[in-house]
Amino acid sequence: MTELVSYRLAGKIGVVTIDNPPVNAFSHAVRKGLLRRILDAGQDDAAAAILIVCAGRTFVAGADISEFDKPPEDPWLPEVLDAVEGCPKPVVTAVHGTALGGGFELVLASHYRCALNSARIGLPEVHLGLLPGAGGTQRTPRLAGAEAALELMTTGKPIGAGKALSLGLIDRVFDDELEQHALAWCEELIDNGSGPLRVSERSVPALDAAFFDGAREQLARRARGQLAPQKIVDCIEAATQMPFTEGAEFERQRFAECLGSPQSAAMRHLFFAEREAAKLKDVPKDTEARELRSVGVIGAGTMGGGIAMSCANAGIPVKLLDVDDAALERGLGVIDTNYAISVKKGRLAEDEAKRRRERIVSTTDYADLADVDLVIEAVFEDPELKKRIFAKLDSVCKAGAILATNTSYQDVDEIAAATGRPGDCLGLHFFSPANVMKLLEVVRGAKTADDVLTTAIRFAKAIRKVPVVARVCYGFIGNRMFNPYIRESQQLLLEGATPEAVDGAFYEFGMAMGPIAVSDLAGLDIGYKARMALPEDLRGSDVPFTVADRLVEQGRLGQKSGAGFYNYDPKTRRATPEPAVTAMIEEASRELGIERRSIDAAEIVERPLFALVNEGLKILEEGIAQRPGDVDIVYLYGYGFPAYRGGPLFYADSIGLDKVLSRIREFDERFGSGKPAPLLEALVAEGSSIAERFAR
Ligand code: 3H9
Repeated sequence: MTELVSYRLAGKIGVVTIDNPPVNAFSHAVRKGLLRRILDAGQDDAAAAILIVCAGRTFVAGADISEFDKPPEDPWLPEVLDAVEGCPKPVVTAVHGTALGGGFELVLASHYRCALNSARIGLPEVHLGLLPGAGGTQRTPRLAGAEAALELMTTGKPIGAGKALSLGLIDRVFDDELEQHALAWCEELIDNGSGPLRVSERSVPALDAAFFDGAREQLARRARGQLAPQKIVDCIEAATQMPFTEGAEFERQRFAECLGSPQSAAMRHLFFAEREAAKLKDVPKDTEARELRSVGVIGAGTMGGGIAMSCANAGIPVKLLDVDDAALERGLGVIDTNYAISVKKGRLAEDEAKRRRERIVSTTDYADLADVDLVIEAVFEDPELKKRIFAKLDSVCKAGAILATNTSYQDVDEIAAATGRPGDCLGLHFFSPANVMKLLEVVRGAKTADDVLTTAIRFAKAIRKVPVVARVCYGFIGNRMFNPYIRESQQLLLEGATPEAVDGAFYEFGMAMGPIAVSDLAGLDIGYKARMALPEDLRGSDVPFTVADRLVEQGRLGQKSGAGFYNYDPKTRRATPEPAVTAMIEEASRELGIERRSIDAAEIVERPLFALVNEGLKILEEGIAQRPGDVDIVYLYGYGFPAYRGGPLFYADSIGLDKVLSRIREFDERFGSGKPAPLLEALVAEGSSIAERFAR
């Protein structure tokens, strides 16, 4: 068996190699191994300098996140890195792949730092509700200054080796042959008699308190509700005020606070849930994906255009089909405008935008789709039209081509049955705007072949989406859960809450947008049509939507018509309340005989949110979603659920299922909000959490 951390001599250089696939994470065994190797190498008379490298595809990607839920085991990472920095001989680190979190902190603790040009470095702990806890908050500002350190840690975005070089975080960058170049550099250091250069011994330029206060204010908006970004500012400020050892102790305490916080537990859950969601429980791991080199998209509307851009952005050529040239011209015009905006905002170089745009060609002829590997149909929600298109695709597409429908609701099996190859068919449900939103629901039909699913997941990753697999039901995971959520939020208006109170309570909870504002954004007419198309058992009473339906009758369709529940500024899209809507709501309550009352923010949030959780549990029980984490990922990436609450099902577990159940029962008795899911009752009866029941 290969050793996790090995040691060998290359001439006068002691080479320490970390080999812990897949990403060389700092597990307990790696920390122990590295500490022993570095102490031994420091004592090895034959070694005049030490080089630390990693085997496999990447440098260390950070602490082993899976160990954060276990009791801590010595040696703790800061201790190991202090030993690296304290080594009496020059220590060089050489980075390939990514050096992230604790991995980059190892680089900072070494005395000399080099990297491959293609390497990336970063401190992404903030995405886990954490801060760099092994000296990162203290050493980074000593090399790159407090401002750059703050940017790196509060965005969590990795940067390229070139940028790291210009910031002083890396000393040398090589195009190839990393280890050879690094060894040659070690020789150079030995020949020059260069000793250890310790970052902790450097000073940090002082900064005005106003700089840090400004950062705190800005982050209170940008990272609303989150603890870790604020504590990162505290730590960097400490670095400018305290000696290294004190600053490191300050950092250690803040790290421990973050690690023990519910926010970090929620975000760590999402880290693993996202990776888990891409795995199919009952499809053999070695299932080979089909070749996917080109895509056809049917429908050049908003959805089709966004899907075409997602493919083109990832280097996949696209044939975009619509019924006539006028429709294509309109669609391509929107695509051109989108690319032009990205260039204008400096997000995309002009030549790259041109290359991407050139990957999209248009056609009105189905015969042109004969040779593509995947077709995604993105026409409007008319099941008969979709079936006709699938029958047509069946007659023109080559054998083995995958046929996908981007439906939000329809029965994927019925659409697949319009072809003679249902095994090649599935749903790929994108979220709008499709070129921006990360979520992709992969809808698995009853007959979808294993290799088609495997290919769809690989495709999703290739176009940088997060795939979540759902089985067929009306609305799949996301939209099916959304129905009761919206219904309860509308009902609250009739009972006494204002649109501002409902949206305000959800904004405070951390949602990107409240449910009333979302209804306006989606279009009240769209909501109306979708509701009318619902099967009898899912549609339920129209009463909660009394006001929404009256707004549609008055042409107040939401943001797109400049007014819905709110009025919208045509330029800024800023929402302001409309007194006539308030009067309309009050009148509707009177007509329906509902006595208006004052409703507090806690109930405002609980009613729609627990309806969401309840439907999520039904979905789990029916096997529509594979696991609770999949539901959480859908709500994180598709509906703006706050990451620091971990998604609706994680949140339900965190507040206690018994509380959720008793409130759902109470809401049903008082307001007819709906019966609890049988699974919820069963879990409470057996005293188990959702996570425990669905543990891997
Ligand atoms: C930290 O460092 C704290 C310190 O400051 C202080 C400590 C005191 N741990 O993403 P992939 C697994 S906090 C455990 O699919 P890619 C992952 O679950 C850490 N496992 O590959 C997956 O497992 P599986 C700061 C990890 O090529 C497999 O590796 N660091 C870790 O698309 C492949 O992962 C981070 O936040 C880990 N640290 O992307 C970096 N990382 O195959 C987190 C990955 O069973 N990691 N795994 O599903 C990443 O951003 C990406 O994984 C990376 C590779 C870019 C490295």
